[in-house]
Amino acid sequence: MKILFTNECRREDGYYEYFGKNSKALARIVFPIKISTGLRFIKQNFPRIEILENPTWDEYCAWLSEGWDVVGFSFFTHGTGRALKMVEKARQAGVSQIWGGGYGVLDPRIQDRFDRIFHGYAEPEIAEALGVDMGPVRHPPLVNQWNISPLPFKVQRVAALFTSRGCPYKCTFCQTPVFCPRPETLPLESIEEVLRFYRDHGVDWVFVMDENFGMFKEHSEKVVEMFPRFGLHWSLMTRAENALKYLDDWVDANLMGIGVGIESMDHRALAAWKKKQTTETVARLAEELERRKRYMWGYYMLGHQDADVDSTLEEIEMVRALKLGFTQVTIATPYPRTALWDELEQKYGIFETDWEKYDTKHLVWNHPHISPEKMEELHDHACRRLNSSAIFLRFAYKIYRSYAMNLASYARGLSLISSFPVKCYRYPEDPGYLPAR
Ligand code: B12
Ligand code: SF4
Repeated sequence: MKILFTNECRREDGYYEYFGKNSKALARIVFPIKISTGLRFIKQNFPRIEILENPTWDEYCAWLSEGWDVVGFSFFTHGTGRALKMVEKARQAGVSQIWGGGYGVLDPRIQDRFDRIFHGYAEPEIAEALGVDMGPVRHPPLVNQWNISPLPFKVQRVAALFTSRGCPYKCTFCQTPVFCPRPETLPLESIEEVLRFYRDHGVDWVFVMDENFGMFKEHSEKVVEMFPRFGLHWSLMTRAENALKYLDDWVDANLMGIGVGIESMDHRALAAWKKKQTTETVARLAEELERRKRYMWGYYMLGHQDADVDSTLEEIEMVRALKLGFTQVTIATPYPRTALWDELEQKYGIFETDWEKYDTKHLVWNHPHISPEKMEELHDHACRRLNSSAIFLRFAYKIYRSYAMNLASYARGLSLISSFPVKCYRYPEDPGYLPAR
């Protein structure tokens, strides 16, 4: 059986460039997303499945013409339109089985376009579909390189690490509790294996992308202990109160910085969204990190239902006062099967039918106080206030300072940072997969 998995074609304007969606400044990180984490996990664990990552439409058509028994699609909600066009093309090409997975297929309105839907983290279900016994999940290498605008060369190799999946909280805007209702850990042996690989392939900094690192106390303690052992520096995403609990242990183990979901600086929104977090906790974490000379970045959503233009402008200034390194700025967006979707649909109506607009940079529902055009203006304003060139330069200094703290010397910090661009050229940009066992 010939099987191809692909994600949605990239748009004509190129690879998705994350920082450019949040900053209008000249000085910023530039990070085009070239690899698909989900597809890499699948390929590492099922080498017989061919994968195609972020193809252009023409590349996809060329691959399709090779003839496949199964084509599987992985996509985000904002890529649904592109993915469905690909599905149609695959049907015309006579592919007998069309499979779907990832966050995009959570939408019940499109599920009948697939012959089989895979739910959540899908390795066990794929093993069952292929009739194979896969053993414990193996973490693939996930290495990227980024540069800093306007510098013309690659600046650093960056690697992602997932140590757990899911989250026990139930924030109303978040699909994670639906996607992965039973949080679980990834095997420690596999985490160790991939960290060793990173160390051997010119990586110095690892970004732990768990939704809520630290929720499995014993497991995360064992992971934390690995970073200094492999000489790796690391950052993570978690809830603010979690970070406050473990901060000193993490700092002692080469911590660089922490990203948290601020979501809103308005307590009405935090309560309505069931975030179970106060703005004071976030501010306290920012202070505690600063005291330890480590950095913080945040995920902020503007446009909650009680907000108006003036309150949003005030809120943006409150986020600015946290003095974060970087802020991801999004517009509150309902996603299928969340409580927020049901609430906004019933109370105000969700008007947008173009999937591309579900990228958190557009207003897709009838806000009672702010028009779609005004919301986009506010988004633009927030990007400028929260991610200016001056703020980026302050962030760059804080990154340097974090390395210096971990190495107990500003000179050693500088020397390490100067080695990063060289490593971008010395090692292959994409080091591929772990060898088969
Ligand atoms: C890391 C991350 C990012 C990174 C990198 C994204 C990337 N493209 O690689 C950055 C910061 C750039 C990013 C940006 C964005 N992100 Co983001 N991001 C995540 C995060 C935290 C992890 C994603 C991940 O790699 N997971 C690990 C892999 C292994 O899991 P996976 O992809 O789901 O794949 C597994 C299964 O889904 C399944 N599977 C997947 N595909 C297929 C296909 C088939 C055929 C089968 C059988 C199975 C299968 O098997 C895989 C292995 O288990 C998630 C939250 C989360 N927990 O997933 C949010 C998340 C995916 N992001 C989200 C959003 C909205 C965005 C943005 C649009 C907006 C923003 N926040 O700025 C952009 C869009 C980026 C883009 N177009 O690629 C939403 C998506 C919601 C949705 N319904 O689409 C999520 C779910 C966050 C949330 N809870 O709201 N993101
Ligand atoms: S927003 Fe964060 S804390 Fe809330 S459910 Fe999602 S992952 Fe968990």
